[in-house]
Amino acid sequence: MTKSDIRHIEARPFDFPFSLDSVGLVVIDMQRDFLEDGGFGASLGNDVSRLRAIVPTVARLIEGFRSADLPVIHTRECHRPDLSDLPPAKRDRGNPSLRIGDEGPMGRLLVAGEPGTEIVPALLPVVGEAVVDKPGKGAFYHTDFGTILEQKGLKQLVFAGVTTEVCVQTTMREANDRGYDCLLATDATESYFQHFKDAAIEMIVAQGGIVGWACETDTILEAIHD
Ligand code: TIU
Repeated sequence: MTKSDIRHIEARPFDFPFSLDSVGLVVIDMQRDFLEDGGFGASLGNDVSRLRAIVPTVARLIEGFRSADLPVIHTRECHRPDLSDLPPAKRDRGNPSLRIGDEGPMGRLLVAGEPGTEIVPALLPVVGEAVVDKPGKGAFYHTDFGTILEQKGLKQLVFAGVTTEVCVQTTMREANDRGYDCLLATDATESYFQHFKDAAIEMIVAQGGIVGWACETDTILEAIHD
């Protein structure tokens, strides 16, 4: 088999076609602010331990892509220090103990350059991997994510990260609208709410894969190393 041959990953709702010269991994927002106590996720009243539990699986998926010499792209949700890219519609939402831009135990919440916005140590990007800082839930909004995908020649995207129904699903929908085939690694994504994760996966694969495909990490790793 050559790199450009069409291969398949067993997935829902049916096999995911890809080739090794056009598939990449997108890891969404595996940041301290969402996974650790004292961060933005915890400030919203969430149990962040649910998200920490997937770190070893995400690490395995990343390592699998690296060892197959396939692109890995990371995103981070964060804002400029002057908060000029943070609309009131985002900052004023809900009733958090701390808001985006406020000083917390890991620095200012979701502000670029602060310790809390860093990707957790076990999943840190390596040299050559793109890191996209995004002010919205979707990775395409006000970023160069689309340009990066084009320059790398990617057509099929495997998704991991947090949270399933917020930034992961939003980015998958944006990507699908732009012509990318999207596969979610179901055990390498997590939500603060089990029923939202379950529902998001069902929404993605329903109606013949209206947004994309879904399967577990091991199935993806076997296919890219086949
Ligand atoms: N990255 C991401 O999903 N941002 C969120 O704010 N998610 C929540 O579930 N709150």
